[in-house]
Amino acid sequence: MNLKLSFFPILGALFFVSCDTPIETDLTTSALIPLPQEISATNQVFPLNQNHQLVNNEATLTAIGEALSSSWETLTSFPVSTSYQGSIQLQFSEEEQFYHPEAYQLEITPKKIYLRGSTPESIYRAWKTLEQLLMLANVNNQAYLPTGMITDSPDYHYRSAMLDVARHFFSVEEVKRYIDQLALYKINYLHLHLSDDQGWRIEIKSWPKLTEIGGSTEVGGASGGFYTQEDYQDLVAYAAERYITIVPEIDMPGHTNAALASYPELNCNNKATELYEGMEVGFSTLCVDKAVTYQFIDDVIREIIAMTPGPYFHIGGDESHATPKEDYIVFINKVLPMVEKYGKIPMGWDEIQLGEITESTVVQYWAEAENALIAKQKGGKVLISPASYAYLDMQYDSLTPLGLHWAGYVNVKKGYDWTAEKLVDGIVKEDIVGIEAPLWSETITNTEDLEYLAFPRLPGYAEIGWTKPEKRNWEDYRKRLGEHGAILEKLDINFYRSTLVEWKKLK
Ligand code: TNX
Repeated sequence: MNLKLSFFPILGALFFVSCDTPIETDLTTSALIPLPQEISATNQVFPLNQNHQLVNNEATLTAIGEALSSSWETLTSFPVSTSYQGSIQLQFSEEEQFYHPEAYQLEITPKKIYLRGSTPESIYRAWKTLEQLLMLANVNNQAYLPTGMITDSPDYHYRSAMLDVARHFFSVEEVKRYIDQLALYKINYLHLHLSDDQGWRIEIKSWPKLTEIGGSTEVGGASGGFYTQEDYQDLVAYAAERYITIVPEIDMPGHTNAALASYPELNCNNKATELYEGMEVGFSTLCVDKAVTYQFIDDVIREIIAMTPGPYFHIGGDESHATPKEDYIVFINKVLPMVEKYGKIPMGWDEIQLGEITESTVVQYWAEAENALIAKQKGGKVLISPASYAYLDMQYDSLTPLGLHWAGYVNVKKGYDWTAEKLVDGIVKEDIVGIEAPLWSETITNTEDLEYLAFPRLPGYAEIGWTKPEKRNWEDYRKRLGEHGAILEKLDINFYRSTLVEWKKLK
């Protein structure tokens, strides 16, 4: 990571004119992902091979300013100090174009860079665009940025990734690493699948055996693990600093073997089940008729919601094949209002449309388009995450080692080349909160595996959520993604070198 040039700023730029690398001053050709809504170029350069000063008069932007300065220094090898006058300016603006809380403008002139927006979140998104420009300059050994103006805002408010920490446990450090990667691509929600048949991953103080017993296993027989409440709060705060909202999921009434093995009273026959380390689904269910079941759920929801500042709580609800349909409906109708009682918006997998969906319910379309349509007709909103397009745990093709293929193979093109509002007849933009790319962890045990499945598909989902469909096309995206190969290498992020993309390598 060394851009230090022994030239003065202008000479630094000239240096490249006389060398092999052509000087690229057209900001519109920058390989940004997600692609901004508007870019215009002024075809000059802002020098990176000199010290810069950051101007920030807003207390609420201090943390962003600090993160910017430190990352800038790493990427350019020149320090950024703070000052009242300077070349990098963070500015709040009340202008109408910044009405959307994530709308921002990034202006680069030969002497100054302005990051503008109406909220800290919007300035953070502007910074993430600037950071990608710095990363691209860094991997191209360019000691300057091209000048121009980027005016940007997201197509969808909800751009999410899900991580299954239940089938295999991922440590706080591993999840933080993923959070950093999500932030780079402007993903703003992280859904944590915190419980399943194979493991219960979040400490519940009023039901301690959930983690003592239910947290002790995972797929394949290793020892599992769980987050203490402090760990969870640490993750929530770490994500919030990156303007990412955590959405906790406790899957029920099926996918509950870890809880059923921990507490006999949650079973209809009062007998604890055996812990489970296999990969089958659909065999477990909470006892829908028992009062203790709802006391249990109330306690779990209450404790988790008390630590969750974000607006959503996910109740799962998928593949409850062991729960009779009538019981399932009774169950969902009891649990949705419990989430609302604690002030959160309930979410669930698409099967929950069987219950009483209200305007404030979000139904996550993963399998049955019909379920998404019924949810809409009942007044609910839809989160788009169809397995056959958006599941990060589907294999790329029959030869790639990790992942499953029950929903087909999802190569990099298939993962990118679709549009949320055109996927299901009758589900239009207004019905959709956004898109999510779930990563189930039956076949992955560590960060290297996680990254192999997430990259390079995740940036594509980020772009589907952020960039308007009419601005997106596979050929253009493919080229930009190729440039990110060098960024991913530099960041030491493992990724699948799909042959559909020409990967730029680090020099
Ligand atoms: C289906 S997606 C499931 C999960 C599995 C996943 C594997 C969903 C709501 N249920 O339990 O982990 O497939 O791809």
